[in-house]
Amino acid sequence: MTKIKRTLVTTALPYANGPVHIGHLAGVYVPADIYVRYLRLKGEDVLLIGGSDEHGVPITLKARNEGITPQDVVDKYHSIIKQSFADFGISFDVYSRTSSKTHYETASEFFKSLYDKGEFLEKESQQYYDEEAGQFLADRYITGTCPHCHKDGAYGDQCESCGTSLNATDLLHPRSTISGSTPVQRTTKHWYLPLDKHEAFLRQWILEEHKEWKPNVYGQCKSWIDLGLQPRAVSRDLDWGVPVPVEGAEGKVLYVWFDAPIGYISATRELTPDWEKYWKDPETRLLHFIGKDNIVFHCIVFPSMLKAEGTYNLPDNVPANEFLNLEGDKISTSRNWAVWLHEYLLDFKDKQDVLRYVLTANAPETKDNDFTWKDFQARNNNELVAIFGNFVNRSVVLTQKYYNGVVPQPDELQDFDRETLEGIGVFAQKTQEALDQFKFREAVKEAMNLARLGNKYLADTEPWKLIKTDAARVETIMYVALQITANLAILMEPFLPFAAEKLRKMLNMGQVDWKLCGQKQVLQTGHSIGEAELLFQKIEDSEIQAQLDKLQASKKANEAAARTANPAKENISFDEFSKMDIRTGTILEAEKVAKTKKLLKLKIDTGLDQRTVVSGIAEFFEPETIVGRQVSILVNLAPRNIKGIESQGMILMAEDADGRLDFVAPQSPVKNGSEVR
Ligand code: B3M
Ligand code: ZN
Repeated sequence: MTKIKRTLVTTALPYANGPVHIGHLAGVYVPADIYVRYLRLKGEDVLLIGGSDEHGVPITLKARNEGITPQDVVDKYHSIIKQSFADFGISFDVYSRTSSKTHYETASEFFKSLYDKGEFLEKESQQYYDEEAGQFLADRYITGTCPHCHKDGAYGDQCESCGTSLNATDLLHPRSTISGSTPVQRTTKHWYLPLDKHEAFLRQWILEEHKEWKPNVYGQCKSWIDLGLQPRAVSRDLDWGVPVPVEGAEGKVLYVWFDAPIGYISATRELTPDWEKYWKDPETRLLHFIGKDNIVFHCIVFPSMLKAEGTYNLPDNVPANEFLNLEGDKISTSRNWAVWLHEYLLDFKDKQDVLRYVLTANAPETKDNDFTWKDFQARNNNELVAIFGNFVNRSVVLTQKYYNGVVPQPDELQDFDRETLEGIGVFAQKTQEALDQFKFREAVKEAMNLARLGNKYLADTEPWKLIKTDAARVETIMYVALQITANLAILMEPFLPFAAEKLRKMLNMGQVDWKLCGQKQVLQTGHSIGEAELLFQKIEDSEIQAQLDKLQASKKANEAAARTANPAKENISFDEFSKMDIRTGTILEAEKVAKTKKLLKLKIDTGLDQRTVVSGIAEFFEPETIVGRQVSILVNLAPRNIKGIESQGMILMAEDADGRLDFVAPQSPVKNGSEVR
C-alpha cells in the first residue's frame, strides 16, 4: 500500500452561466472546504482546486438569447461565482476557468495524446444542419413536436413536457432555434471514447477495489457498468469550446464533458510548477467532490480518459452528495427557485457560518434533503446562539469579570471536572473519525456536542453563584470552561471558519494546530484572553418571513410565466372545434360556495334554459357585482359534480399573465342563446 504524502481535492466546476446557490454549497463546496481545512489543520500537504466550467451549449444558448458572446456570459458569471465562493470562505488554492489559455493547451494536449494512441473511435453520423445559420445544430438548438406526447417545444435531447429523452431525429416537424428554418441532415464526423473497451478495468477498479465508496456513488457506478457502457462522443459541431486539435476538424470542439474535468489539471498547472506531483505521483491521493448528477463523468468517463492516457493517478474517492431541495421543491435556476449566495449575503450580512452550519448539519449526504427557512432559523437560534455562542460568551465574560481575562490556576479537580475534561478528547476524536470518513453531518454534530458539554458544565456548576462563596472552586470551573472554549476554536475551524477565527482572536490563540485538539490543556494558566464578542445573533421571524415572501413571489412569477409561456396547443381540425356548443348567456344569480375560496355557484340564463354552473372566479369577483352580466358559456360540457353541486357547463374566462381572470363576453348585449363560433 503506497504511503500517501499529499492530497489533491477537486470540486465540480460550476457552469458559468448563472450564479451559485445553496445547492452548490451543500452538494459540493462546503464539504470539500471542510475536508481541506481539516487536512491543513493537521499540517497535511493538500490543494483545493476549483474553477468555472465555461463551455457547453447552455452557455452558447444564453449568449444567443442575450445577444452577447459566450465569452461575455462566462466573464460575467465567472467573477460572480468566484466572489461568492470567496465570500463563503471556500478556501480554494486556485479557482480557474476553462476558457483560460492554459486550459486550451492542456485539453488539446490531452485529446491529442489519446488520439495519437488510437484511443478514439472515429464515426460519421447524421446531424441536423441549419443551412440559413450555416452551422450544425446541437440537440438544444433543435425543437419540434415530441413523438410521444405530441407536445410542441420538445428539444433534440429531451421533451420538457413528458421528460422522454430523445434523439434529434425523433422530433416531428423539427425546427432550428437559431433561424427557425427546417434543418437538413448532413453527415458529420466525431470522435468517441470507447467506454465499452474500459468496462473490465472499471469493473475491477470500482466494483472490486473501491467498495468503500459511498453507497449512493458505488450503486450508481454499478448500475452504469451493469447496463453496459457505450462509446461516448468527445467532440461537437460548435464554435465555442476547445477546438479539436486534428486536421480536418474545423468547426468542431471538444465535448464539454471531455474538456471540463481536464480543467482540474489545467488549474493545478496554473497553480504550481509541481503540478505533476499532484496528478501523477502515486503518493498523491486524488479526491473529487461533486453532486450526484456528475458521478458518471467522474467515476466512469474521466477515469477512463486518465487510464487511457496512462500517466495520471485515478481518484481515490468520489464522495458525491445527493441534491438539496428548497422548501419542498427542487432548486431551479430557470424558475428562480433558489437561495442565491450573493443575495443571501445581502439579507444576512456576515452570517456565512450560519449557512455553512445549516447546510452541513442538513447535508444531503446519502439522500436528497430539504432546506427550509424555519430550520435555518431554528438551528441558528437554538444551536449556534443558545449553545455554542452562549457557552463561549459566558466563558470569556466571566474570565474577564473574575480574573481580568487571565486564565486562572485550577484548584483541586473534582470528578465532574475530570469527566468533562475527558469529554473534550472524546468529542474531538469522534469529530475526526467522522471527517476521515467524509461524514460531515456527523462530524459537525460531534463538534457541536463539545459546545453542549461546555454549556452544560457551566449550567450545572453555576460559577456566577459560587463566586461569592467558593472562589477557589470557580477558578477550577473557569479553567475547565476555557479549555473547552479553546478546543472549540480549533474543532470548529473547518465548519465555521469565520466564527473560529473570531474566537481564536478573542482567546489570543494565534495559529492553531489539530494536535492541540482534544487536549485538556490548550490555554496555560496565566495566558491573557481578549474581550468577549458575540459570535452569533438571533434571527427574527420577520427575517425568515421576508425570505418566504421572496420565494412566494418567485412561485407566482413562475405560474404567470408558465401561463404566458405556454406554447399554443396542438392544432385541431375545424370539425373538432365545431363540436363545442358555446352560447351567450346572462348571470341571474351568484353566491359563494361554502368552505371554498375560489368557487361561485351561478344561475345562468343560456337562452335555451336556466342552469347551474360552478365557476372558479370567487377570488376575482364578488357575487353581487356580476348578476346581470352577459357571459359566454360552453353548454355541451358533460355535467360535473363540484363540491356536491352539479355544474352544467363552463363559463369562458380569459386568464392573463398574472393569473387575473375576466369574462369572455360580447362587447354589447346580444340575445341569450346566440351561438359563439
Ligand atoms: N459543469 C457542473 C454541473 O454539472 C459541471 C461540472 C463539471 S466538473 C468537471 O453541475
Ligand atoms: Zn413529450
